[in-house]
Amino acid sequence: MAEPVVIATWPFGKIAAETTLPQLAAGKAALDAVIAGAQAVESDYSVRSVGFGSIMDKIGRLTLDSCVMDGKTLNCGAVAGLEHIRSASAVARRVMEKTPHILIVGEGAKWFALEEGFKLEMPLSIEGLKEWYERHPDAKKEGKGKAPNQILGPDDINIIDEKNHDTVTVLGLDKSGSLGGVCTTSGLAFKRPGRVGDSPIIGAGLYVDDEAGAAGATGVGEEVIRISGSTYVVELMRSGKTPQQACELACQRVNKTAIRRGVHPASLAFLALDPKGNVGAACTLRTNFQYAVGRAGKVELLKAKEIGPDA
Ligand code: SD4
Repeated sequence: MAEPVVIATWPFGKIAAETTLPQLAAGKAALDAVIAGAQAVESDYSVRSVGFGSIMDKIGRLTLDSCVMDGKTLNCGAVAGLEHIRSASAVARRVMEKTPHILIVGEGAKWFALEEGFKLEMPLSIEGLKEWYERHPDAKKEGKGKAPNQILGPDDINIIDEKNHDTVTVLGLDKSGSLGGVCTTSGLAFKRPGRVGDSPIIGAGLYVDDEAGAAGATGVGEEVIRISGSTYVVELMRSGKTPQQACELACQRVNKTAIRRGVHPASLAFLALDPKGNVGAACTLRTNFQYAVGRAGKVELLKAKEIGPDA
């Protein structure tokens, strides 16, 4: 019997880990427990960077992306650009269970959710709306508190600050020794309408295989997709690297790619969990990545090692 372990992104990952760990300890399957953890963050309006209540895209729409993956069967499901449905991760799970598909987007994802009995809800909070007005890239030009006129400004996707981190990725190992993972986000704050990052892409924002390990990502999704980030981390574990080594190597690869393209430092982080319960995490420069780890009834918040271009 394995010792249950959970690892989740960012300080709000603590909310997820504190929900997931007791469920794993009670013998729940990894996928059920991690999704419950992610949902605790998704539906918390006070977390203004994941799920309902978070910062909208450039035209004030809140669209959600999520994927889930089961390490035992490699079953997976995802949604992107989902609006007005509270738990994108729950809908991603239904895609996995009820359709032969992996990814359903936009209106189709909403219709599917409605067919499955999810209800339409108001996703915005007063605080989130206020912050959207104040922090909108055009707010300075237009004057604070005024609706931005120019809704499609330049795409500064590589600038991610503390308020912009918006993905909860939760990886868990259950008592039977099986892994499960979920990644759920409202995407980058002020993103271009229709833009989709790594979070609903299996292999980019998440990959889980009981025979090798589980990995997830957060940060600038374009740079994660470019190196098939989570698959890369899992394949490194398959070839014998520890979760920590695998995350650091993936960050090195991102750095090299970003330098080649003149966009260094690209801000992102990886986290990983192997089938023995070992965890790892690393981030690129200026990401200041923190993550929560739960095991033996205790959840702690840790700071990830930053990997610079000379590593
Ligand atoms: C995305 N990876 O949409 C997400 C955003 C994120 O911390 O994780 N930010 O690209």
